[in-house]
Amino acid sequence: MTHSTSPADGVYYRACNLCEAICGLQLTVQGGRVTDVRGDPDDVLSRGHICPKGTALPDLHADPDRLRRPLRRVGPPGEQAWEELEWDEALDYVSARLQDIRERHGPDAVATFQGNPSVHNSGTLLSAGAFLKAIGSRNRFTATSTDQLPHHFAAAEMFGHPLLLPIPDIDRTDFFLMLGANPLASNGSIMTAPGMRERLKGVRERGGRVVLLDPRRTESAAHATDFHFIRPGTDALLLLALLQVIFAEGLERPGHLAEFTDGLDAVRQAAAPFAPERVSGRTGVPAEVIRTLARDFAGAGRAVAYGRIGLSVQEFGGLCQWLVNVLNVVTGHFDTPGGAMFPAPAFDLLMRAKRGEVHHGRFASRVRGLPEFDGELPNVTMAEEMTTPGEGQVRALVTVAGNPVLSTPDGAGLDRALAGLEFMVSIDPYLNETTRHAHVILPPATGLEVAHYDVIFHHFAVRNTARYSEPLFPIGADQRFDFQIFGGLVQRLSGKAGSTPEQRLELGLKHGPYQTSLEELRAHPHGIDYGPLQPCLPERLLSAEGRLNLAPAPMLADLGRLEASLAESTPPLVLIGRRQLRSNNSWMHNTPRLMRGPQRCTLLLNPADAAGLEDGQEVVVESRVGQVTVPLELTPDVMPGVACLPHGFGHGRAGVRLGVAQDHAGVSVNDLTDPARVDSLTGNAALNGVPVSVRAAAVLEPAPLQQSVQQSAALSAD
Ligand SMILES: Nc1nc2c(c(=O)[nH]1)N[C@H]1C(S)=C(S)[C@@H](COP(=O)(O)OP(=O)(O)OC[C@H]3O[C@@H](n4cnc5c(=O)[nH]c(N)nc54)[C@H](O)[C@@H]3O)O[C@H]1N2
Ligand SMILES: Nc1nc2c(c(=O)[nH]1)N[C@H]1C(S)=C(S)[C@@H](COP(=O)(O)OP(=O)(O)OC[C@H]3O[C@@H](n4cnc5c(=O)[nH]c(N)nc54)[C@H](O)[C@@H]3O)O[C@H]1N2
Ligand code: SF4
Ligand SMILES: [Mo]
Repeated sequence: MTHSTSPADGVYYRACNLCEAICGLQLTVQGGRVTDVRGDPDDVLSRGHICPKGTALPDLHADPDRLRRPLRRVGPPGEQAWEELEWDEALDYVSARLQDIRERHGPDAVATFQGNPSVHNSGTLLSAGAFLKAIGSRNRFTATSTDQLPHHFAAAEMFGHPLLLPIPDIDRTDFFLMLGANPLASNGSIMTAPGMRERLKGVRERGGRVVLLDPRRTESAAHATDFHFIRPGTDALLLLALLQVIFAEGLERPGHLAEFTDGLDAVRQAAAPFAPERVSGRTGVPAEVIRTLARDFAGAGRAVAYGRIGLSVQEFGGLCQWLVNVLNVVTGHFDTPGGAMFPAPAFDLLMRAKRGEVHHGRFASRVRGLPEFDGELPNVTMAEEMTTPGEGQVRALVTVAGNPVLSTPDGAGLDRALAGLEFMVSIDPYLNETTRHAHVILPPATGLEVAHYDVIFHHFAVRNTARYSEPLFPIGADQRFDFQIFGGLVQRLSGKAGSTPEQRLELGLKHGPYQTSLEELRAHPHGIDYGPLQPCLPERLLSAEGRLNLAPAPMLADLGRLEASLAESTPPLVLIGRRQLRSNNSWMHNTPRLMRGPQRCTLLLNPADAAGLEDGQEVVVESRVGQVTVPLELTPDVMPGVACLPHGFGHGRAGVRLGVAQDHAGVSVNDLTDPARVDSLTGNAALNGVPVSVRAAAVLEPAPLQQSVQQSAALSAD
């Protein structure tokens, strides 16, 4: 590993950009090495919070497996046969290959997949747009459709813009109703709120309640005042039942919202058929619990409902996120302190948005006909677009900061599909399960090497703050930033030179609500505090009429599908995922600090479902799509009828260069998830609620080997 220079000894402050909490870190450098990482106690947002991943950033920086120079594959994907290229040579080669495929098959033949860190690295985020434009393909995929697409869909339909996501005002609420989120492990999502343990404690100390519904009694359940199991995929029914009670008992109080809200009667009618008694069997939540919850929530002075990924990655994700918003609006817990509120970020991506500009369904995926949303297609269609012959077939793929072989449903199927591509290039610092298929890997600088202003997550933060981080380590002469890689490709593909991320930041900050600048932010290494969230409706609404639409037609139409699901039988066992504090989706598994301890890729099962299986034994989990073998952990903390496996593992595939991760290779839950299971309203993958069966793994019989040894012994004796 070579670095041109290292920072001088001293203490430095910067944001961690690994997750949505964007914690301020205090890093001590001695002798060119980071010798201490802790939470910055003076950070205006995170106030000293840090998690183990932040502590592991120096591991990422020093990782000998992290790539620094472009690689070209010279053997099959399973073999580690790669040659290093110079940057210019690599960029020339990649753009020539992409150009050639575009000319022969049209621009849609080149698909793109942007993964999660794309939104956590401001350089990547601010420069990707020009690259996508230069590629000009409709086959644009991102991690959004295995994650928060239903939130965007509901926001677009109800408030007029996909980014108008209401955020729980956790620090001022007295009733936090949480579904399908585990912030004690995830550190919060679509709720940038570093230090959730303290914030939840704050609710309890104010005499408030934290009510959690989840199919697993999670780490967060320990910090709730009330916990209830709920059967996977049934939250829309529960939310409708809450609304049914609220309307039936006249508890609705939209208050000032009523002046600019349409559709109250339509949601009243929509909820009417879903009395608690009708849904309690299906949801597993007793009718009396639902009734009391509805009354308590509606009656609380400051309350907010919040539903996160557990509500998104299911077959009714769009309905769920819509109904969470409806519940907040109908009870007046919206656009008011302690309710769901809209932040006002210093760089406001909505500043220039026009009213009524939402795009949805302008085109559809070629094979399955799933509609686009905001310019992207559902990633459940990726593999079929590659393997189904015909006009418009995907022949090439660009991955950016993504590992879809581990992160999208039927990853094994995608693994096979990638092997058949004419060309693939990955902009990624690791040679992993996905990038091993690339013909060329273009590795960007990352982590402590990049400057950072969190363009996205200040839009989702529970307090209005801003902070800019300088890079800690200068990059070596052999390294490039994401934005330089994009810039090099755009230049070659379209002859255009774009602005730098810094120029775009400067512009955004200047025209934002606080008219700040990089200079001002640089002078405040602990961040600038602009105070708590403020009511901002109806001004901030971006719907064509400037009104809040409580009852969008696509949602009402989708209720029929939910109603029909009530007549279907429930599978005896369904699979859900889980996040772990010392893990970050499919990566950060190559750091010794995070990978210590026992195997974490285990299947959780309630003893009631064990049927003779024993704790610790290897079991085969099988779905329609595939099977994996994994150690079993029996625990009363998962609901009966539910099996639970973390995502992001499965590093044992041939040809990956992740030395440390091999000790925790595990299996990929996405070898079981099914691309046919999709929320047809939004196109989001239904990763949870997958019907599975579990059986003992066959003990490996030594017999055949012995037999053959005996046979060959017998042969030689002849
Ligand atoms: N079954 C199941 N599947 C899931 C989920 C689940 O809960 N259950 N969660 C889903 C969710 S929410 C998400 S967001 C996705 C995440 O899945 P992906 O979007 O595929 O992202 P990661 O698995 O985080 O992989 C990140 C990749 O980015 C690379 N990388 C890291 N930093 C940088 C950088 O600065 N620049 C570039 N260019 N690359 C970088 C890493 O090396 C790695 O290859 O997984 C989804 N898949
Ligand atoms: N340590 C760590 N932090 C992370 C990540 C990570 O991989 N590791 N990933 C980051 C990313 S990309 C994201 S998107 C966020 C996600 O942040 P969170 O949404 O907080 O994610 P999870 O911890 O997966 O919590 C989802 C919860 O939903 C539950 N659940 C599953 N199915 C259902 C259901 O049908 N109904 C209900 N009510 N609950 C259900 C699960 O049991 C789980 O407890 O986390 C981010 N933070
Ligand atoms: S919570 Fe998220 S932002 Fe904070 S230190 Fe951990 S990974 Fe980094
Ligand atoms: Mo995510």
